[in-house]
Amino acid sequence: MGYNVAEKIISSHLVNGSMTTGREISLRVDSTLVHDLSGLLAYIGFESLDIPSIVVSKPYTFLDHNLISTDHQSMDGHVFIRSAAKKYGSFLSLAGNGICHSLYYSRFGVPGTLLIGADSHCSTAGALGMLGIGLGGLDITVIMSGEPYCMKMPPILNIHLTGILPKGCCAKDIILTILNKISVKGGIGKIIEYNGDGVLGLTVPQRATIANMGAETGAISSVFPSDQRVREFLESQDRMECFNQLLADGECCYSEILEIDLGTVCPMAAMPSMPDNAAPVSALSDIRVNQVYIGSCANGSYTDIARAAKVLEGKRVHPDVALLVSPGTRQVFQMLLRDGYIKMMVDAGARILECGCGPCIGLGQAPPTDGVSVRTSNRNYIGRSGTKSAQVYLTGTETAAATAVTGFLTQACQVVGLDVLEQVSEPTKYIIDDSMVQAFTHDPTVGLIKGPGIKPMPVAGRLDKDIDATVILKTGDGITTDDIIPPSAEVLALRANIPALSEYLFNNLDCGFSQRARTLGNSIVVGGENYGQGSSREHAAIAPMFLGVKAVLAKSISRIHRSNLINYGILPMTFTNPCEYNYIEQGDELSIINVPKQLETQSILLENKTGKRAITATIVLSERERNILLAGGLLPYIRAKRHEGMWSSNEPVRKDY
Ligand code: MIC
Ligand code: SF4
Repeated sequence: MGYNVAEKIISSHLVNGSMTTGREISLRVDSTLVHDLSGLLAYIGFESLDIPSIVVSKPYTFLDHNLISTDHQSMDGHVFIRSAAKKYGSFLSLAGNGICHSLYYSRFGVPGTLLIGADSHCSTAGALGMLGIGLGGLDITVIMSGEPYCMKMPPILNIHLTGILPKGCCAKDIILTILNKISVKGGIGKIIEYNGDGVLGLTVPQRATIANMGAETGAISSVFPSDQRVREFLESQDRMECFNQLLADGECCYSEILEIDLGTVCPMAAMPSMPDNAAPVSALSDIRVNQVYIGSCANGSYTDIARAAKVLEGKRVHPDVALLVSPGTRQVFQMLLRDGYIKMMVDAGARILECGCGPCIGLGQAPPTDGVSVRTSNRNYIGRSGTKSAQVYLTGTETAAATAVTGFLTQACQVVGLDVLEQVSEPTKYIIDDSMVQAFTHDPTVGLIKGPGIKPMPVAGRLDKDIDATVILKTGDGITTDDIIPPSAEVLALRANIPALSEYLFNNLDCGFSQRARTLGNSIVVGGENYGQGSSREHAAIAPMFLGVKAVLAKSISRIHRSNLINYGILPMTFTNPCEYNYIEQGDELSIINVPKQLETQSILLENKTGKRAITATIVLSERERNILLAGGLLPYIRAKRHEGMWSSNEPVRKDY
């Protein structure tokens, strides 16, 4: 029996375990990614654990998110990260060079390799025929220090693409169609692998859009084959030496197969406020729009933006609409400038923003109250744009540009002849200029520069034997990390200042949360399905820990958030019987007796003292995860291991696998 692409990559990186679905495996990691939000705690972790240098062979650090500095805090973060990249030895992509995922697949990624990064959209690298997996920052600290990556061997979902994408449609329409079919939970626990004749018609940047938004299905990663298109792309990026072909074997197997005929895809929009809430744009033509944002790691490529420019050429942006355009990378920006596309957009009335995450994560350009914003980014969760009452629709760049012209959600075909879009093709030669990437080798003489915006990382004590806690909040389904830590310039600037940041915890849902948490002391959050979906933001665990949250009890908890909760000593429990969700109310007093003992059985009995009934929760943990929880989190766990002589810096810590 042959291997599929995911299995080929996994088998060539196996350090321990066997590729049987559900079994623990550990994998050698080739490269890591952190940025100016997630890298703060990742590098503070290096200092706290006294790790002298990065060991992983290709570590990349990007200054791409936190580019707005209304006071010293964000730039204190940049200065700190720069000093850490120098001290521990990392490549550093400077502010203005572009968004991490767009740069990674364009300039750094190599087919067949494994990237583990502190960002949920690391899956974008799957466009090159490699695996990219997102985790929280502290997990990346230990992986950068040389530890292998451990997971359970996932099932591989095959999405088989046939046919040809109709004119006027784009890769975003494909992934929105997929999201609509399988939902934001459809990829949970799986790797998605694409194949079929339809794949050959997709360029690497188009595949990147699809692999990027695999994160929105909850998938661990998404992967395409490394084929002729990857060869052409690497050649156009002057990186032909990185190419190696990686195709699925003819007789390989998948756990599930989903067939999509690209010929049936039409322009799509994800309606407020979930990426899977998608419908054909043609059915939404009466939606009046205030703002259009074209860019992000989902749709910031050359062809994405050039096609938008062709829609805008010779026309005017509607006077009621603000059109904001942000090329994904400086390389793309330089080429759009050279080829006249920036002029076309500026002539039409577009406002050009710098290359970075910006509006995608509420860093500037928040829409007006109750405003409607059409965005080419990947998430439209409530409040993510920076305006809680805004209605955000997600589309491809052609639809976004056409919408900017008419002021209503509009398909491109209503504004231009579709042949005009075909005039744009994937470049055969990109402009190569890596002068904004610095390569630092480990230099122990460099001191970390910590301005007042960089505070020490709080650490939980050892896990309590018994827990008595109040249900501080009971939420519905689909709570995102954006609900837990609101994304805005004001809040994101505080990512290395947990005491200040925790003041904003759950602010969009419940502005009394932090005050109540302080009064209560110990508390428990109760959630519905897919609690903590979305980003890899570990602040959604560390800030609750700081305010005394001892456990999360939900119908289900998303993969990265679950691992972040463990890393910060919070019990991630799920209802054994989801109906018991109805037996708990906000304000109830819960009690768990002898937690360490109960953790051994993977089942926890909670007594609801207020509702006067018992509730059973499930907590499935590896031995390592249980020990991390007992220690009070990953930092104290590693410190204790070191104390016992079981871990020296730069030596794999996962001896228990
Ligand atoms: C996001 O898109 O939400 C982010 C900002 O890129 C996050 C990373 C973070 O918050 O540190 C993500 O997707 O993981
Ligand atoms: Fe940046 Fe948005 Fe991509 Fe996150 S999803 S990396 S905020 S562009």
